Amino acid sequence: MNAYTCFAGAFAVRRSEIFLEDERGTVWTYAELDRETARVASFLTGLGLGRGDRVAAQIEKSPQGLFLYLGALRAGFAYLPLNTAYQKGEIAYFLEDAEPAVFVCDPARAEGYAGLARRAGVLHLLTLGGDGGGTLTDGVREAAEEFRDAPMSADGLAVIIYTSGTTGRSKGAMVTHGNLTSNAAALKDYWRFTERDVLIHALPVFHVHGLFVAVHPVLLAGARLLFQRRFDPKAVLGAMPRATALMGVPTFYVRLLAEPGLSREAAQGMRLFVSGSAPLLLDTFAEWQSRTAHTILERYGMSEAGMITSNPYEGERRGGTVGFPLPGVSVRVVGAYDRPLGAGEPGAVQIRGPNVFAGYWRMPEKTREEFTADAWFKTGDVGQWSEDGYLSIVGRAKDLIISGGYNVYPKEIELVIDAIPGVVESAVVGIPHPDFGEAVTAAVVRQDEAALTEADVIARVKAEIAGYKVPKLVRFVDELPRNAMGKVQKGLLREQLARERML
Ligand code: MLC
Ligand code: AMP
Repeated sequence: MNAYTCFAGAFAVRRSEIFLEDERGTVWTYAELDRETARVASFLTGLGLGRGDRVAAQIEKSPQGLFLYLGALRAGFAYLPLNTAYQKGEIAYFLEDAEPAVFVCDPARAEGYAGLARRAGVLHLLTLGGDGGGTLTDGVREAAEEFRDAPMSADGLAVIIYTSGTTGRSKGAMVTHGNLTSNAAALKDYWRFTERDVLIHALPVFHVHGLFVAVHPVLLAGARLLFQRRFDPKAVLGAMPRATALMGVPTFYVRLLAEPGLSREAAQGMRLFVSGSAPLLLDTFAEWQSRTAHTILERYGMSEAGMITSNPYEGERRGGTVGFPLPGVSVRVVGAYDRPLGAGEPGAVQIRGPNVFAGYWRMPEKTREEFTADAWFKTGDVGQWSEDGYLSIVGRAKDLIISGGYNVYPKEIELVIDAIPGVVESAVVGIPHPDFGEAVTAAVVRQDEAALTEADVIARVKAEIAGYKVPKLVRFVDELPRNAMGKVQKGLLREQLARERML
């Protein structure tokens, strides 16, 4: 079934109730949500788009942006959300790879994108600003208020989410309507969402966390969103007395703990704090408990599979673990030859279930590599079971840095640094960072005569790629540590750089 149809069936009894309230206090009821998404679907269909056509969007967070996503689902188009931090070169890759029929961007960026959108074969370059205005809104305003949802099968393509890869080339994870509905239903039940819930939504809406996890269970429950354009700890604190739930990356909790106003009283009316997308430090978990008397519920997921495991709603929420497999999801931790391991033995985390994606967009080879012969998806994470069945994520097999909940693949940054005149080679690693969890850090070997400074390297990288990928620290070294095979020893480098940082 079309995921939107499924959500709409659930919120049908709540049409006159508020679905979303923005920071200015403007509200949209469920009936208005239904009407706005129908208009989006009618408008896009009127442009001549067909089932499976891609609708790409790099837009500031706004209620209209959310309607665009849900309207695209209704019409059977594949939505392709893009991080607002991406620069031209990054956008050009996604457009060329996904070949969207429609690309919606911020009005201020439209002129700069016109050429690359044309070259990528985009038929309609539309705009939508953070204030809700733009050519998309102009078109939608005139469109029909009724729309018959496109019938979609469970394996019908709903969303393409690009995730970077170890080669530096991003892969588009194909998420289906069945993936969305099964995960939404599991989360609504597991986390006990009801029509009485009010969720503070301060996450970006171009990733799984903010777009799916923090929205779909709310729709299914007929609950309410307090929609905040960006994460501001003071605004979140200010909203708590009117809210019941918050979802965030660990950096949210670290920054909230730095607010003197965070107290038991401030969090009194809340019933649920969820953390995910990156490891939550035990210190943060414990400090949150003592300051608010609430225990953060940590869960584990990824773009390719939505949510995979969660600590329990009732029962012990154990810090340093990501809990149990969600209902319907199978998880195994394996060693050599995909042999399942028992408690206490670290190994590769593999998963199966209705939440697992349909493969990487136009990359059948890559897709095959990421699944075992018996159809388990290889997450690239290293996990370990406790005796009583809690999973802990103890490391990563993939060369990945997670900074403030965003994934950064070192290869992509190394390629940019290596192209800077005066650089011989570089290696990028993540070192512990009090705010972002891990900080992107580069070790650079420069040519003898090169007068290259740390600021030069940072400026060059910043001019090309998204800000969150830019190294927070650059260290010049005479050579990179290598093993006998000539492979850079990233573990050793990480230790060296982290030690140096602490001196
Ligand atoms: C912003 N900056 C970052 C950064 N975010 N640097 C490193 N890591 C980050 N995560 C940099 C900017 O480039 C800028 O640099 C400066 O910080 C200020 O930018 P900002 O936009 O004002 O930052 P801020 O609002 O403070 O953003 C921090 C944040 C944000 C933590 C609120 O990063 C965030 O919302 N993260 C959530 C990510 C997320 O939703 N992940 C879910 C992925 S889904 P300069 O130099 O220009 O000043 C997933 C699956 C799952 O992982 O399991 O959920
Ligand atoms: P993404 O590809 O952006 O969806 O990021 C998914 C990755 O985030 C996972 O493969 C994990 O490495 C990481 N991740 C998500 N949740 C957690 C968590 N609670 N603890 C540790 N790592 C996590």
